[in-house]
Amino acid sequence: MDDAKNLLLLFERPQEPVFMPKGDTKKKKVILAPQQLLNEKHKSYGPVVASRLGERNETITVPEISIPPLDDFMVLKKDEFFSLFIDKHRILAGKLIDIFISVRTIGHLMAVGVYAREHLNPQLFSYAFAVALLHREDTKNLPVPSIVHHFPDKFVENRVIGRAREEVTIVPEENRTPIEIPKDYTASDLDEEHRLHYFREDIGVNLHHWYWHQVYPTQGPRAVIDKNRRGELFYYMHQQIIARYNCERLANNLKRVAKLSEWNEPIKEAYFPKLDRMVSKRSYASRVANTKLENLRRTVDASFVDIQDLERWRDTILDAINRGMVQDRNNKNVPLDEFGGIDILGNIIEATDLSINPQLYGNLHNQGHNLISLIHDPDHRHLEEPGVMGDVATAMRDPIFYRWHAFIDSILQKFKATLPRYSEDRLNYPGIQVTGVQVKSDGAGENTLNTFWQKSDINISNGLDFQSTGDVFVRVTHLQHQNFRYEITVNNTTGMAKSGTCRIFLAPKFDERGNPWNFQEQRTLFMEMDKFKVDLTPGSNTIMRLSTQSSVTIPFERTYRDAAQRPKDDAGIAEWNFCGCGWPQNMLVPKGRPEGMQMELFVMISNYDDDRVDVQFNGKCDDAYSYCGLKDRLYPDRRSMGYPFDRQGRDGVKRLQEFLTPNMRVTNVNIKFTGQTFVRQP
Ligand code: CUO
Repeated sequence: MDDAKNLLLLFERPQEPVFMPKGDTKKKKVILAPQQLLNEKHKSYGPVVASRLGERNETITVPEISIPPLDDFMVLKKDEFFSLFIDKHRILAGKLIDIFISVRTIGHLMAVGVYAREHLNPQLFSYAFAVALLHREDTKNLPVPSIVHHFPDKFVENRVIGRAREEVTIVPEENRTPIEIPKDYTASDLDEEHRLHYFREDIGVNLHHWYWHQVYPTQGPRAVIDKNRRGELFYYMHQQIIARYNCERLANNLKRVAKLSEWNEPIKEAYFPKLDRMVSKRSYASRVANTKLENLRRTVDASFVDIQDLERWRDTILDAINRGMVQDRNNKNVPLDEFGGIDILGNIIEATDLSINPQLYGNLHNQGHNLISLIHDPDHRHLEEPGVMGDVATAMRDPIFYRWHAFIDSILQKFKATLPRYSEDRLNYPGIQVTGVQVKSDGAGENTLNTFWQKSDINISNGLDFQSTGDVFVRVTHLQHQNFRYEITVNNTTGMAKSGTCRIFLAPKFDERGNPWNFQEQRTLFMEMDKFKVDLTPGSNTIMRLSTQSSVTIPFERTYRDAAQRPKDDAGIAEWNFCGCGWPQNMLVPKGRPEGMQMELFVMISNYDDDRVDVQFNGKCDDAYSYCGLKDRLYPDRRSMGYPFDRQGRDGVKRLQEFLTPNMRVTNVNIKFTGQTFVRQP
């Protein structure tokens, strides 16, 4: 395990020579690599510098190996941007993951890693290396540091990064104070979309999205790509992002997001990210209001795609949905059935290696990201790089992300509309009645949730290459809520012990006009809050559940974890596992309004016999399974993701109340934004 941990040093300070000191500020390590693994520039002076540094620090000796065959990967220059949406890049990443996974021993992997880090594009290296560590048997429990520490440029505005560089160069470590990131710095209130900055630019939200795509890559070895229900999870996790975003929009008196489906019309949303790429030294491009998509003609990244291609793929997919079947690569019809259909479609639309027929169904989702992110320079005449939509670590910052994904979701909802609606007996759990639901938080009124701002510090020193060492913190202001608990009473009249799955969702009670929702609309706004197994004794049962136990979130510390602060014992490290995937706990509750926002909390106990999947929870990084699945195991709920809201309501259901069976209950909850700001105590 100790040798394996040294692999993590390769993520640090991604642009420095590999032999520069790394690791804990107090106890640095120097990697002594054979000269032949270093790049041309470092070969001449590297060994001398390394051995001098080695005298003062602990050393790690890297074995001699024959030069790994990585020449093909050097087509992506060291200072170019890297995007998982661009075919050329994701194919390279897929092959590189394969190479890292097939290396036999840890020692050998260290040597191949050193060579790759010295010769390849830092982002390509870092992404592929992280995915490989996550999936190798001998490294999968390593606590890989969060990307925010080695690429802070993707999360923190350029001015703050500049000030951090100054700080580490000039100010002695003991005198440093956290550098404050202003609460809103990307626009002013003249832009109404700016009201949502706290959601779109939340570091934890963007980290979750980045991790999700790292846990579910689109390209690479089959064993890495082919995860249980991954196409369905692509649909569900992104659907939930849209549901949460819409709820925040309503809280801010904005309409729900409009899907981006008119591709020849000007796009009215502008976005100016104020982020600079550390690697290429170019900015993430901005987009002014009312620009139009254009066909891509970029030789540099081999991106050639027409708006008409997008239209053709969309129509072919819609046609398949209408016919209820898709065509595989041998032109054989494959039915889109009730449970597997959504998985097939998710993979087709996201265009993963699992797509049943990439030739026919194309590459709709990724090319949409590309067309949007390159809207300012579609033929590369200005030598510009993509905007934030071209990078999974930054895409959620841009208002257009939600419009694009609302479009993607609309296609999948078309399919969901063709499925049999849940009849009462597929919803009910005979003999089980939910008789009471309450949420409580200390000092707050009953069924009231309080939200506020919180300031937290993040260490970004490992991402500041070429600077003197020592910690440097940035201070972010983010949404937070008071912890709360659910108290649910359930009556079991069957006379026997029973098991169920408790499913908790939350949605706004009223639409944009202040009217109660139609069920058909409200069901797409339900945000999953929690899902867990319950055992019910005969008679009355009281279920207590804490908000921090949610099956969609990970704890705050994990979102921002810093490898230097990881626990020292093995059990602790296992907990600290490579599991940054999970909705950040601080964003579990929507912001609400100062005067309170009326919400409906829905609780259902479904029959465990119909939910059950034989899978072990091992406590390692299982907390966010609803959005992220369980690592290396089956998705732990047999129902369609989003059940019972994933389909249209049965005949006669116009309102939520009419949808309810006795094992369900709805309670009014009020979310109050207090406007206060607290500093998080470490
Ligand atoms: Cu996550 Cu479009 O899939 O960004």
